[in-house]
Amino acid sequence: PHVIRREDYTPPDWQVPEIALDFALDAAATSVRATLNVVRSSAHDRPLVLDGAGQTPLSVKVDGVAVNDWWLKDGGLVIPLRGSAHVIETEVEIAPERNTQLMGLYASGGNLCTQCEAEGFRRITFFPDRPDVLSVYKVHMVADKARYPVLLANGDPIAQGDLPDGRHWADWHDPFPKPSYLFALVAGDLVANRATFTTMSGRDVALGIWVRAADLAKTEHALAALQTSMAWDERVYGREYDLDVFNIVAVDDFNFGAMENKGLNIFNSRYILADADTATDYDFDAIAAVVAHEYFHNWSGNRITCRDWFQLSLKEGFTVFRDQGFSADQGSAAVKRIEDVRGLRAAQFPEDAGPLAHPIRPDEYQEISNFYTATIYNKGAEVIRMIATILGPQRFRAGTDLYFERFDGTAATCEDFVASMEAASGVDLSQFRLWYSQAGTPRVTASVAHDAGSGRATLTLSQRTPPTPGQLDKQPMVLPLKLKLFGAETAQTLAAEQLVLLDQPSEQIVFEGISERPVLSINRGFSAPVVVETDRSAADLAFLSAHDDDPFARYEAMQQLMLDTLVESAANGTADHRAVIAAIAGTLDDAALDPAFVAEVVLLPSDAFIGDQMARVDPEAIFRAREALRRDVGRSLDTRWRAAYDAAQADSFEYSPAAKGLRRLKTVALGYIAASGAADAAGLAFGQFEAADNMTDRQGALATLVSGDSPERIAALDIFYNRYSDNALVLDKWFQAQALSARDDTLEIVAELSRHRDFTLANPNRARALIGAFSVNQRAFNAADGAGYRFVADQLIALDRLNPQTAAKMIPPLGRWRRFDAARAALMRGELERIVATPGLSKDMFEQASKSLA
Ligand code: HT7
Ligand code: ZN
Repeated sequence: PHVIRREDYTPPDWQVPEIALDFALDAAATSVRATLNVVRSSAHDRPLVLDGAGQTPLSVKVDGVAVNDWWLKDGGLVIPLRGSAHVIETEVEIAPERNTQLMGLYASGGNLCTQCEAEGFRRITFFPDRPDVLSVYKVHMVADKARYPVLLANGDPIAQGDLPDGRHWADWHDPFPKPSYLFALVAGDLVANRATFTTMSGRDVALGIWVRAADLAKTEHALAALQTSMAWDERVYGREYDLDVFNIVAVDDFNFGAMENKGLNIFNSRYILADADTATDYDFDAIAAVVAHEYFHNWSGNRITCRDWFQLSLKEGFTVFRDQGFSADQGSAAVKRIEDVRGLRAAQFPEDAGPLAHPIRPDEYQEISNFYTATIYNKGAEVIRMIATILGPQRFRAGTDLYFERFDGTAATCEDFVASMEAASGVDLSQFRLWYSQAGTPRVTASVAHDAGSGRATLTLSQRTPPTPGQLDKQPMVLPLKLKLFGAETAQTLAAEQLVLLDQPSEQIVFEGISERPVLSINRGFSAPVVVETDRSAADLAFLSAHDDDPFARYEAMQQLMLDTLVESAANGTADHRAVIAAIAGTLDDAALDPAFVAEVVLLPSDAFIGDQMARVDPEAIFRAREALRRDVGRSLDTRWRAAYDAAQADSFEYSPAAKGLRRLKTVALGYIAASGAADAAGLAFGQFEAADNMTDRQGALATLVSGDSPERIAALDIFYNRYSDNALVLDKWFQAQALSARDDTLEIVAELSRHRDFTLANPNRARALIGAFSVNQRAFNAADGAGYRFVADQLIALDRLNPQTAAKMIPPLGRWRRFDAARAALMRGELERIVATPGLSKDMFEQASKSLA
């Protein structure tokens, strides 16, 4: 395989300050004529090399003259040139309707759209398709007017008109030099929800969210989120939008969540369309977060882009950090932090502990699409958060101001970002830079020894980062740990919160005047993305779960208490549930707490997260342990769950933090009532399902029913299907709910669903809803006979032929074989070997599957 290495970076031989693109758009055959002004970057004699994939040029001209002195190499076009500047013209023909990879120009729902990040532009035309070649783009589009009445591209619209043959044309111009991965166009039958945003300097920006006419009413939330994001970025980061228009287009077939193309974001429709009947609170929140994320990229990604793809976290980690801050400001910051950490632990920690572990700035890749990972995005955001924590808010803002000022209009590196932070703050981040180069999740151990006689408490901290592929020896990192000591008897603060920067393998911190036994609260706010191991007793964890004044630490104490109980139970077949039950009771009884927070705290850790704590994952034992604890918590606290359930009833749907919190708690309570085995549980769930005036309540009830055996399960599934059979996004929920079911026959149901008339691998959302969801259903996927592995491997091999990127993203569950017993490990390896041996396998899949075997 061809490996691309960070250390091999060299600047481009040729720059392309300007490009004009001329499209004759048609789903079956689109002609693309490109005119590139190319300039030799330095005194070298190397030819011009333009990347390309899957095309042959119909013509090549140099300075207006057709030439034959060119050749194709690795899909790209090589043209020897004599001078220091030339005009190159190429013409190709591409077939959007045959593009199932959804990279480059493709058809979705009868419309045409593009996806160019990371390397899709080379599937549209020949070009130096690398992020450090920045060009000003002019785009001319011609298309059939009846079929494609709307023609959009980056930047500002310049002119448009009709042609005599029923076609029409439009010209767009983007004055900001940009890399090819930010190019976009859309041709379609779309309508816009429009608004105006007045920027902080008083300029009016025309906003438009473009969708099918039938979906227009579902765009209000996204449009409001866009306006809120624009104002937030001005207020919090001083960043103003720069063009006169900002358009977003929603498409149904999309490999990812959304794309930040300059002035023309293209979104997976699941991150735009919402109303109470079809979208859950989770969907509403995700829409606001993704709209904000893509908008924020205008500065962190577009105005300052990445020098090369190894720097991907420069834009993605920082932008996730920015969107997390935005979302935290829209509702409960505590709940947002808990959700983000839960997501990090579910996706990134296993990645960092497995065969695909890589630093947030990787050193090599085969296929860059495989590196749009939780590590680059979410751990990347944690790294920025740690810088913000170490610097404090003022110095961090000075650092971002300096970074934006220094690197505006350039393709920058992670090092440029860190150096800006250092220069603005005066803080030395030399050792901190290890976070960019070392993979793996550091493990911290912490224990406090108290000497009552002298009133001295000694905290011993140590750190160790486990080996990861290619990195066996790790150096100590800088770990910003917020900590505090509470009195075990009085619950008083014995030592105020302080930020400790642990930068040694181990360290001791002495606290004087500690008059009673201290209880340690550590990694408050999850100040460092590490695993903390402490010797705190169940009693101390229960104490913190009731008294800690840091909401995250309070949640964490409860999680740890639950985890300790569940791991013991999974290992021994039984455990004492009383401490967990008492702690949950205490949380439910605390009237001062926000219901949204309560709902997070009382949830048991997932099967997968319990497995992550064990030397060997035993999926059946974990499932039994978790079910037993759920049943006990449900039964013991039945009155409280029913009281919480009743108290959370609302007269009508409202989308507000308070109403969302109540809905969340309501469904969590319903889950515990069902887990208790109460005879009326299915009836209660079905009642909620039928009476619901919103999708959150309806889906919550469905999720409860699908894991059971009641007649209401079938009824609810049928009603849901019939009601939403023409709504693809809601139908995804129907598939997903069944794939996540705790029933014994989930695999049979999922296999049957894979033959359902509404199932297709061609739509990434649908493939992820069934196959992706099933492969994270720990118990069903890891069935001892390997049938789950075989089913997923079959599906991924089929999906790879259509859409390698989407298929490769679903390999990691099979790569977790080292975490399981020998029999399961052999079965998983067998499937990975079968995948690797598949003729015609994509390089996306080859990289993921072969690395997973190593
Ligand atoms: N920057 C965008 C990444 C993206 C992408 C990557 C690979 C293949 C398809 C893709 N679509 C979008 C999304 C973002 O982080 O904002
Ligand atoms: Zn992004």
